[in-house]
Amino acid sequence: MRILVLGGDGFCGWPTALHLSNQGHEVVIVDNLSRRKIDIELEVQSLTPIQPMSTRLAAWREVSNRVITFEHVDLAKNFVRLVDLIKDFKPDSIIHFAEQRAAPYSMKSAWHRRYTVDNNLNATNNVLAAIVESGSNAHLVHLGTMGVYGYGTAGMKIPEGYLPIKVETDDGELIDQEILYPANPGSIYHMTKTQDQLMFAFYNKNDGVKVTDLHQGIVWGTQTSETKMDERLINRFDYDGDYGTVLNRFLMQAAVDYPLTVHGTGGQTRAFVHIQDTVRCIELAISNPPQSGERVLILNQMTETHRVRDLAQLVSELTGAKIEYVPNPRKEDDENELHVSNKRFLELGLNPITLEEGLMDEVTEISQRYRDRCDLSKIPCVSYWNAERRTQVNLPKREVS
Ligand code: NAD
Ligand code: USQ
Repeated sequence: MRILVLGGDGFCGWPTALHLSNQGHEVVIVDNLSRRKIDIELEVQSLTPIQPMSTRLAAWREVSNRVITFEHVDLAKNFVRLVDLIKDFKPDSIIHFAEQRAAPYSMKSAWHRRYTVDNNLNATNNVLAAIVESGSNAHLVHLGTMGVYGYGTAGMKIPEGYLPIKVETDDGELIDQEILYPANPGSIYHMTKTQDQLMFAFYNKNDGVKVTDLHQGIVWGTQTSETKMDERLINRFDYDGDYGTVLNRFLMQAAVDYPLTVHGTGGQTRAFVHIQDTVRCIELAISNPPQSGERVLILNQMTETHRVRDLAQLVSELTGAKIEYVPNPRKEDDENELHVSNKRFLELGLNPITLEEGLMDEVTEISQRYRDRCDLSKIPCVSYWNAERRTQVNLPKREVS
């Protein structure tokens, strides 16, 4: 297959590009390197020493004898370049990772709210419009988020995208319908993903674009079988208060003897998936596209759910790390249950990696090896969801840039 990997320099995109190339697919990465520029803005670096794109690609060629090419394109801005690329390369699949993906970063200031909306919505609309404009029949696989559903469950499992409902007509008859599960975003970032869903539904209905939307949980872990092949291929590991996600942060905090930062009561339950399973799920998604004329296919890409304080407890038992309950900078429920259906990926053959299997590898292999690269001052979460949350921790208002 010919595959465009949009956002292929990022945490999920890079290992996916390598994995698909290793399977024999022809891969082109498209990225504007904005994530690397945000590292400069936040004055923090990946815990792992990620290499420049040209070094990454040369190393991949050397170890695998396979070629991945790179196109430096801003998908939110350079529509014409994107259309030309699709016309020239004629991809069978386009995998869309290319969005600003950190909830805290999207809540930092008015500038960050506006940037996240501009970037994410324009990137998604441009990709869809470019597929139509170029006359391409490519299957679009998008990385969405479990967060589009909110994290509550009203006593039922969250279904894969669509909710069966009964509607009462004027003459009292009950009619069965299926609707998109009601959107309930918890941040500006998550809100952009709920908007993406509507764009997919529209382009699918109007132009017949084939779309799979993967509602992914929090990705943990760092390496995949391909990124382990050479240190120059190493994946990024975000640990800072904006981009670091909870489990990887706890693992790294344990490695540097920093008390595990549990927000609020730690009663928040979230869905998780290992990075190796992410790349496997994407391989399964591109091999099982929806039929022409079929509605948007939505799959929940997660393998287990955990409560934040239970994760902290688990990491503490494994490593001896202390746990600190800190004021929550986010406006979110203190406690929630979460039950999620992930039947489709299991039916397609996914054999999930569980937390118990992979945890210690991460602690020893990555967090310990690169602990000297950690800047402890970047660990606290300093992006607040609203003025009340900011006041709660008694900090001066950050200047709006
Ligand atoms: P990331 O920030 O590491 O990677 C995103 C990549 O897209 C970066 O390399 C960035 O430079 C690029 N990009 C952003 N805007 C672009 C634009 N306008 N034009 C071209 N390139 C652009 O993020 P990630 O963790 O790899 O996440 C990838 C996708 O998966 C995101 O859409 C995210 O919402 C989704 N997701 C991630 C997680 C997670 O835990 N990391 C969980 C669920 C869903
Ligand atoms: N949390 C802590 N301590 C920390 C960091 C986080 O208690 O040090 C808590 C947060 O308050 C939150 C939970 O852990 O309740 C998860 O936070 P997170 O930063 O790990 O994840 P989140 O902001 O939800 O975002 C991540 C990815 C995003 C993806 C999402 C999937 O950055 O791209 O869409 O996970 S999901 O959570 O299923 O919506």
